Amino acid sequence: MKINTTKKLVLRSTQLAGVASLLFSCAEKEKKVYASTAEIPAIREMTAELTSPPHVPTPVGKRKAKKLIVDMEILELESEMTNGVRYVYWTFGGTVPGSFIRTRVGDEVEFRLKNHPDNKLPHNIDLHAVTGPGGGAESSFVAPGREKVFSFKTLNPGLYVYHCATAPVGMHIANGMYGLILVEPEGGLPRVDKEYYIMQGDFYTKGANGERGLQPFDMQKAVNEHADYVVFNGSVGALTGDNAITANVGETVRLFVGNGGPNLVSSFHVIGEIFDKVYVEGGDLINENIQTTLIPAGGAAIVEFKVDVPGTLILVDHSIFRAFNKGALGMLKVEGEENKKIYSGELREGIYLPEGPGIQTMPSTDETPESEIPAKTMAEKMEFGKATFMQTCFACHLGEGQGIPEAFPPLQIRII
Ligand SMILES: [Cu+2]
Repeated sequence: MKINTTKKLVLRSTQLAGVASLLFSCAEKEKKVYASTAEIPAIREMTAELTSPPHVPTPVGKRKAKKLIVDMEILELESEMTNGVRYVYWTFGGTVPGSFIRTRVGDEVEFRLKNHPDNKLPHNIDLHAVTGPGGGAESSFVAPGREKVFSFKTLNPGLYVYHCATAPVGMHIANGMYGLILVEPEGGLPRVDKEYYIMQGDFYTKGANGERGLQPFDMQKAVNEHADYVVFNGSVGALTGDNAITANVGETVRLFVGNGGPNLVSSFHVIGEIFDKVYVEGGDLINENIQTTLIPAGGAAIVEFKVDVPGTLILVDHSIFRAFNKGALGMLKVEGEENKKIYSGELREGIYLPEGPGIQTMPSTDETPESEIPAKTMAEKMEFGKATFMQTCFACHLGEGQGIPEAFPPLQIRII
């Protein structure tokens, strides 16, 4: 699901006034002038910076524990699942997953949950970082046009899922009502060069995968756990092409990876990388040199790796049909100098025929699947073709159809 907004850290007007008077009084009494706001003694209350995926807020660093105001708005909105397929998402902050919340251990979080008056349903929030009944759900049940406020103290550091817990709970989660809240340890997580926010979710539509138009939620498919879409960040292609995340050779990348479910466990893997570190299940335990890490529904993991060579790394759920047929595929584009000692690229190609060429056959059928709707116009042909290309063909022919030398020649454009 595409990014709608990025909310920046906002100091409340009273805080700004306080900061200004502090600056003034300090300047008057001690002639001290602060070069930046970072030098100003800690203020006791601040409004949390919330960000849309794949972005995350500024690290907490060495700041002291504070009262942290979280303003979260629930929005029900229609958006694109994939080309030509629309879906009504229920969201925390206008995106799937919801806005990323970054706190530190010991913060007193005042959570203000607002249900937009145009919404049709009541909602609430269960944060797994909360110690208390329902993770906040019991205190936050809020009707459209209302606001509920509750507070909690972050006792345990870690990366936690939050989600709506209004009945039917599975339906609210399936429609996109989940996100991540990070509770950093005292002193913050170690510094890295790039941080990103990724969350997997499974979706259930009345129509089959790719069937166009506005698709309602299918309760029976959800109960049966027969997902039509399994995606990162709310839609097919939310992290591919122009939406890919980026890094430069030599940088260390940290991914905050969550799984909203509602049903499926993720076998999270990055093709072409090895995780140097995994904070297993988002907790304190660090495992090293990992190829694939399991992320349970309603769970999370932090993975870190240094990118050593340029290229496009492919993020997948390694339950691999989900990646290539249902959407659970993203890209991390790495730019920089080649390092032939770490990865040579192709050195040579020769002929190998131990027992003659093998012939692969594909199953075939004369019947047209019910879900396949023929394109009626040239515009539809182009649109359908693009969807097919991005789902299947680009793995070999690459994004621009440039192909792979000696294997897949560049595609030629032919209008028919
Ligand atoms: Cu809800």
